[in-house]
Amino acid sequence: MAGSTRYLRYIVFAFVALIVIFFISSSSSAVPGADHLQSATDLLKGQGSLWKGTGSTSPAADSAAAEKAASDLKIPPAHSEAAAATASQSNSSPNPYSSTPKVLSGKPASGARMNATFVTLARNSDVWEISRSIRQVEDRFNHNYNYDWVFLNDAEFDDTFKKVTTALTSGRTRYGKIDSEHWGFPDFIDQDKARKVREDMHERKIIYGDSISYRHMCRYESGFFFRHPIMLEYEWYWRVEPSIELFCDVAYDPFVFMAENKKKYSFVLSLYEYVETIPTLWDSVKGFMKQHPEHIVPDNAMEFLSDDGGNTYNHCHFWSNFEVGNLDWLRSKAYVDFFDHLDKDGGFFYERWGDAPVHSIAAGLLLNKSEIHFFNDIAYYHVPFTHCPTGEQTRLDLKCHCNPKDNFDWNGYSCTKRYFEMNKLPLPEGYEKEQ
Ligand SMILES: Nc1nc2c(ncn2[C@@H]2O[C@H](COP(=O)(O)OP(=O)(O)OP(=O)(O)O)[C@@H](O)[C@H]2O)c(=O)[nH]1
Ligand SMILES: [Mg+2]
Repeated sequence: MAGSTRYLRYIVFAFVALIVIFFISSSSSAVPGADHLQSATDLLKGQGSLWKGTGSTSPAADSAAAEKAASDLKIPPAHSEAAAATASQSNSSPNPYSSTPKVLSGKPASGARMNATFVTLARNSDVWEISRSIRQVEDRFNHNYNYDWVFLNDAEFDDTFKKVTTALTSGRTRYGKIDSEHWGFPDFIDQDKARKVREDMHERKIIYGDSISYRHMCRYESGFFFRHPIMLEYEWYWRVEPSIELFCDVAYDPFVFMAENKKKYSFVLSLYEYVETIPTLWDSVKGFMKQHPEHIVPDNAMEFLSDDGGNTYNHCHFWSNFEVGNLDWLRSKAYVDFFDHLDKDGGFFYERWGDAPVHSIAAGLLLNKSEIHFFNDIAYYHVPFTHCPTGEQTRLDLKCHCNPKDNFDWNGYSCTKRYFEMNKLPLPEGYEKEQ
C-alpha cells in the first residue's frame, strides 16, 4: 500500500510539473505583442547572416533572397539591381558586405534614374575621412536616390573599410583593386630622371613633389579610373574624396540634370594651377592639338584655358576632387588619344601633372563649351576652398549651412568668373555683395 501511494504521489507530481511547463511555454507566446518584439530590422539582420553565405550559394541568390525578405516585410529593397551587379564583380575584391540588405533611410525618389555611381579612390587608412564624406553625401542627397558607390584602391580593401563604408551608404557598394599596369611606372619612363625630379621638388618644397604614390594617383585619375572593369558598367560618375563637405541639400538628381541638358563634365570650384608642377604640360597639349586636330571641337572652351588663343596656358582648371561627369566621354577615342599623348611625354613623372588640369584641358578642347556645367547649387568644401552658392534664397531653400563669406568663386584666384564670361552668362544675382 505504501508503495502504491508513493507511485500515486509520483504521478500527481509529474502531472503538476507538466501543467507548469505548459503554462510557462504558452504564456511566452500569449503575451500581447510578443510576436512584434523582433523588429523588421532585426528580422532582416537575422536573415542577413544567411545571405552572407551560410544559406545560399551565389551572390545572385543572396540578392534574390534579400529582395524577397524585404518584400515579405513590406520594406522596399535597397538595390533592385543587386543580383546582376554582384554577379559581375568577379574582377573586384570579394565583398561580403555588398549584399547586406539595407533599410532605406529616405523615400526613394521617383522618376528617371541614370546608370550612375559615386566613385572614390582611397586607401584603407582613408576610411574615417571618407566616412565623413559619405555621411554628408548620403544626408544631403543619396539617401533619396540610393546610387551605387564604387571604391577603388591599389591595394586590397580591408574588412574595416568595407564594413564601415557599406554601413554608411544607402546604395550598393563595390570594391575594386587596381591593376598594377594602371598604377605604376610605364616602361618608357626613365627612372633616374624621375627620381632626380622628385629630389629637386623636395628641395624646392613643392607640395607632394617627392611623392611617387601621389603621381600614380594623378595618372590613374587622369587616364584609368573610368576604364576599371567595375566602372565599365556605368555611364555617369560623381567623384568623392575624403573629408569633403556638402553644405546644402541637393534637391534634384545631378545625373539626370546632366543627361537632360546634354552636359558631359561639371565643376563647383575652379582655380589656377601651381605652375611649378606643370611647366611643360601646355607644350604637350599643343603637340596633341597638332597631331589630332580632328579631336578639337570648334565651339570649345579654349577661352577659359588661354588668354591668347591657345599659345599659352593661363593655368585655369576645374578642381577635380569634385566631378560629376560622363564616363563614355572619358572612354572616347578623343579623350584616350589625349591621355596617351600626354602620358608618353612623361610629365606625370618628370613633373607632377595633376588630374585636375588634365581633365580640365581635355574638357576645354574636346567638348563643346555648352557641355561643361557649373553647379552653383551644390555647396562644397575640400580643404582649403569652399563653394557656397551665390544667392541668399538658394541657400535658404537648400538648407545650406555655409557662410557666403567663405565662397571662393568671386575671389581673384578663382577662374569661375572666366567661365561665366566665356559663356556670356550673367553673374549670379547678388554676387557683388558676396565677393
Ligand atoms: N588607393 C590610393 N588612393 C590614394 C593614394 N593617394 C591618394 N589617394 C586617393 O586619391 C584621392 C586624391 O588624393 P588626395 O591626397 O586627396 O590629393 P589632393 O586632394 O590633391 O590633396 P589633399 O589636399 O591632401 O586632399 C583621394 O581620394 C585619396 O584618398 C594612394 O596611394 N592609394
Ligand atoms: Mg583630396
